[in-house]
Amino acid sequence: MSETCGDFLVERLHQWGVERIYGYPGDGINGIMGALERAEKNSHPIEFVQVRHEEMAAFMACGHAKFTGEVGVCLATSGPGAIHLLNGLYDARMDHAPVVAIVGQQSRQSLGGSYQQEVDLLSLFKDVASEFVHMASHPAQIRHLVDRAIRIAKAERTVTCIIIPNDIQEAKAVREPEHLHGTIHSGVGHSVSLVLPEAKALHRAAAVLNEGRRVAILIGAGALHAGNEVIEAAEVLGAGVAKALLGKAALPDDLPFVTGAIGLLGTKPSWDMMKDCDTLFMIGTSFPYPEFLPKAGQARCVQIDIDPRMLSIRYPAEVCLAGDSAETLRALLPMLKLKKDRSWQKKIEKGIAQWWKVLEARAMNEAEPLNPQRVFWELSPRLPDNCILASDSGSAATWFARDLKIRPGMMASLSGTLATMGPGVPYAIAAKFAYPDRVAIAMVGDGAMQMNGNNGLITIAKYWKEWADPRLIVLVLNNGDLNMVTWEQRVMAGDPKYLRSQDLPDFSYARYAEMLGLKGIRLDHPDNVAMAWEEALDSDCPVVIDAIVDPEVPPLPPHISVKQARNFMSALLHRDVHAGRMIRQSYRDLIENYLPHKNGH
Ligand SMILES: Cc1ncc(C[n+]2csc(CCOP(=O)(O)OP(=O)(O)O)c2C)c(N)n1
Ligand SMILES: [Mg+2]
Repeated sequence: MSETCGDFLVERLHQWGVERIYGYPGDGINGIMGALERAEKNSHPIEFVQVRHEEMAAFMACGHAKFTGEVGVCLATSGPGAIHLLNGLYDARMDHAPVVAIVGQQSRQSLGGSYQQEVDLLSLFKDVASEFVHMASHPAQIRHLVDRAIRIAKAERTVTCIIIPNDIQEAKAVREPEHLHGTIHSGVGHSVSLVLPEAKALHRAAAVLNEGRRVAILIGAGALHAGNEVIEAAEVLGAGVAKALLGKAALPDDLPFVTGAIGLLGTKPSWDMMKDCDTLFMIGTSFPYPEFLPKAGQARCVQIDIDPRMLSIRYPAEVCLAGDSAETLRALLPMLKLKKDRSWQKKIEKGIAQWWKVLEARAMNEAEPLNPQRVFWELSPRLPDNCILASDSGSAATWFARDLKIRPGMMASLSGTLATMGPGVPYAIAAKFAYPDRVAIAMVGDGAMQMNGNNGLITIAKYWKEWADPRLIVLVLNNGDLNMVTWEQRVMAGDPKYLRSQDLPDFSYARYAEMLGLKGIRLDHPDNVAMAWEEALDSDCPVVIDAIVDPEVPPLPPHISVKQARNFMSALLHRDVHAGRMIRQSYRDLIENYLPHKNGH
């Protein structure tokens, strides 16, 4: 059989270094599946990972991109398969993860005929893959469509898409178009450029930072590779450092000047630092919420971002530095003067030390039956070296952001910008495929488990024996509630919990895990938390910890005052079915801000 376009597509992806494709079959892509099967026997094998739902394939490709820095690839059939990819692709696009989606289409001769499964895929992907989406209408396009989709995804850190009608997949490959007018001659290869702002801008930035007396640094995903440089800058400037969610792994949480997370799921030290700073230094972040940043005019601002389009859109920056964060900081550091007055940093450090005590006290508060904060608090010191953490959206994200002390060498991610439910389990799966010898831990709500995580467990059961270290732990926060939104209904909208929209049906995640041949641990008592983690971390197969946690423990914003809390609680007293317990739990957590600590350290 002569080489088909499908064969050539697979070979070309392999030449680009693609080792794995996450996907799901269908007759729109059988020409590619056949090629993947043939490639296994040839010199350019690509591993195909079969998911349960195409959205999971897109999440896995996104997780792969986030954890490896390489491009992630997902594959889906025409029509329904392509449509299922969308949410995961938006997650990747909005968090700037390079992902290439390859989708099938009906044969060329049927297009425009309202044929079965014929969906206008160019229009469907036009937004999510706005940097590059193309449909092949001739075999000679395969080479440059692959080359361009990967190169643009990498260069722009975004999503690109190629659509390939099924008859083209089966057609004879054109490896090298004729040397004629109107043909395209592309090649493989990409290298990263050194992006640095001009010296003049660096000097202006240094002047602003040197003149500041109370410097606050805010970092995000763009600083993940610049940890050492950020530490040096913070030390020289006598600053504190807050971390947007996607920047959690950039700096370890045990550094005395790291204020931790910022925003609704953030910390009080981050809040206080932003309220009092006179200079804001933003590095690789587009953290969105203005109420957690200084008021415009309060602080002078210097911002570094690799993408000039993302500069000065969250806070008006006096100096915009378009550049790689590590390179730019290295160029800037020699221009910064050591702040002699260390009182600002000292004050921040004092606040942080106090805050960790508040968090510990909150974690140890009683709840019915189990306080979710306790589950995260006890995990923190037990996190294995180099582990990879994936959080889902929901209350898990709050405890992940606040309570886990990350250390150097670890990685952590979630859906930062789209904040979609569903990526926790697929990100952890992608982490295991990329790093089979590292421990992956997913932290997921019961709503997200019922949405797609339970099906992800089936994928884990299918593949775990291939992983050198089989430890993938899924922590399920089983609170019978779509808890994050329940609290939003109460705190933001001032409404009681709407039972019809919020209550979730019962499900035993531990028993389901056992049924799949995994280990299931049901955890419903505070005394057993440490043991559960130790058992899971000692396991020789993947584990689901089904933690029966209290939905009335409030993921409170860091700055809520006792007075505000009392107001909202008394307003709800006669309307929310859980008012009594909700008030008791909220009060317990709040009061930790104001009491000396019971455990005395
Ligand atoms: C796909 C999607 N649908 C809805 C939401 C809105 N939402 C955000 S968090 C949340 C609740 C999640 O519930 P669960 O997974 O049980 O976590 P919990 O907050 O209860 O711990 C919802 C519905 C979303 N972010 N993404
Ligand atoms: Mg829940």
